[in-house]
Amino acid sequence: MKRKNLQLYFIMGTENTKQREPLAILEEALQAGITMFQFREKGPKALTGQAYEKFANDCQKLCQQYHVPFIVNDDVDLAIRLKADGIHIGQDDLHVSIVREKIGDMLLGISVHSDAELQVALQYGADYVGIGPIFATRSKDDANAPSGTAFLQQVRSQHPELPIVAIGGIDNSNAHTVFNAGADGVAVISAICESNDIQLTVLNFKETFHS
Ligand code: TZP
Ligand code: ICP
Ligand code: MG
Repeated sequence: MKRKNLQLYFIMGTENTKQREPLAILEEALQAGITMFQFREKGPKALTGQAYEKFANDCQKLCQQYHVPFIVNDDVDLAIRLKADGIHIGQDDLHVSIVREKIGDMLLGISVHSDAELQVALQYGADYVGIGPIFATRSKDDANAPSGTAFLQQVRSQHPELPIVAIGGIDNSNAHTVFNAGADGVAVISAICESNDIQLTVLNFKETFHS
């Protein structure tokens, strides 16, 4: 994958879109220029069964229309059923070695919080890593405490070419901080889901990361 693909990585599920229709938000974000999308349907009121499959499928179709990679969070079997572009897993999901075996050469993203986790991710050929939460987040109930940018900076200095996306509480006002710390891009939920002007929000992010 190209590091540039990570520039503006939008993550969404129905739990994140109380105000508006999720597919309308996704389409606006795609039109505005997000570079990657992650389907993350989780939480107590998450869709299940046929509604879950249909929503995933609708999101994927939209992403295909805009030639934006469609990544599935956690659910490896869904990713395989849909022939998604990739899968993102955390440390509580299936082990990376098993996931890699199941998905073949599909994109594999992994959340890492320590050097030990990073080494395992690299050993099994992670295509990119997610580092965070950098700042406090309201979008993940079981999130770790905010880490700041120290670990991100350390990983970047040790791995100059590794695709890295920063996540957690990132908005237009602080995106420059993670850019300066070496991230290739930002992964965001609320900054886009709760924006009153998605086009402007996306534009501001892209300006920060423009190279
Ligand atoms: N993983 C770490 S923080 C986070 C996830 C999924 C949520 C990010 O959401 P927001 O609203 O951009 O802080
Ligand atoms: N990073 C990314 C990119 N996605 C996630 N769901 C996560 C961390 C927890
Ligand atoms: Mg997970």
